[in-house]
Amino acid sequence: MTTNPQVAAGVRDLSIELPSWAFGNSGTRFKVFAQKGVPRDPYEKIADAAQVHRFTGVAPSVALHIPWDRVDDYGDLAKHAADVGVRIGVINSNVFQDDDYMLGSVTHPDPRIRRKATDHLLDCVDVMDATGSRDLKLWFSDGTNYPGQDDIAARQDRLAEALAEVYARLGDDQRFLLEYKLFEPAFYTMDVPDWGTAYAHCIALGPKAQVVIDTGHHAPGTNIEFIVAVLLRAGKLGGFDFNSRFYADDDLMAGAADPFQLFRIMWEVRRGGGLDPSIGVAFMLDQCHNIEPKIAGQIRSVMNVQEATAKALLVDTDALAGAQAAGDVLAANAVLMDAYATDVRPLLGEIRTDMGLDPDPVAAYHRSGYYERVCEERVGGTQAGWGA
Ligand code: RM4
Ligand code: MN
Repeated sequence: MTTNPQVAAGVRDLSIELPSWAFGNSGTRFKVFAQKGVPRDPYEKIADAAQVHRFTGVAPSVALHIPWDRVDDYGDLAKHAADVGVRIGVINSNVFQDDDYMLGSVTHPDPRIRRKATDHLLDCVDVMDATGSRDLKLWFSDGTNYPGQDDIAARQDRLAEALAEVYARLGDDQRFLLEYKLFEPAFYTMDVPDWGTAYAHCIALGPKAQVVIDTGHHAPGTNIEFIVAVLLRAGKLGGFDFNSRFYADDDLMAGAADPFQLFRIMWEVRRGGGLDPSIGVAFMLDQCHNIEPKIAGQIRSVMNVQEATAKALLVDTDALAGAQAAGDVLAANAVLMDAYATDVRPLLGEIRTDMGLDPDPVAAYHRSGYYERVCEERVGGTQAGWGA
């Protein structure tokens, strides 16, 4: 296959951000499995993330989760990231792991608890100032379990009030990304259950408030690429938390469960101009590797996103526009399917070789001996995990 320069440039321009929590121990509500060599602090998580970038060349940033990644000196952590060849990306807030938040955080009926939650969000902006991060990601576990438990509309008012306060605190070059989720942990109402609710809050605030799509946070059968198209058109698509799901919020490797869906999403991103870095769409992974090795699992996920993107870039847009204008349903569909059916792995291998990388990042990582080394070095201390 001869490398198509447009595809090569598009693939190289796509940066994929890694979640620090992917490198810590994780599990389900039944069991968290401890794996060998797992980082014990944010410095070691960043070192692991740097390996993913070293072998893929397209994962130059790591998202932090506060307080899981709390350190005394965030400037020093940012320096460490630069020393190992990456940078700190999105700051994720966490108002879902404190007894005070049983009935909600920023939507809680008690103003004292709302204050505490909002203060945490403001503290996260302080962290962003220290790390040089552009984005704050807001995900709220808030909601109710029973009809009548709380006033649905009043909770929206409380949410709007907290969001407005955070918005006002953002610097000129900072944004927040509001994430929605259909259900869980709340089962009757979530306070931000869907893109429409997130969009309504973001529209009320202004351009620094954007919606983030976590691909695992929808009802089965939801047409996520439609949401992509609508949000991009409205200038409100702040980014993605990629992962894949078979059932609910499975947090499996992006592109593993449904690579065709990932292709359809990336096609809509391309079509709407969202691959242009200046548009500001943040492409992030939000995953856990409960049973598979974590660094190799992240490399695999990055490659899956790249494959979907390369296929989206292969779509023959002239042929598609012609077929659509002619009302030729089958020809239009065939244009997309031809791109999807292309094996882009040789092309991606060539692009990596051109970038000075091994064409097979997983094999190169395994050969590097990094995993064996950290398994030997990381003895003692407490492995990172949810809550660490
Ligand atoms: C949530 C949400 C957030 C992520 C946490 C770990 O379900 O997806 O983005 O920060 O999980
Ligand atoms: Mn997420």
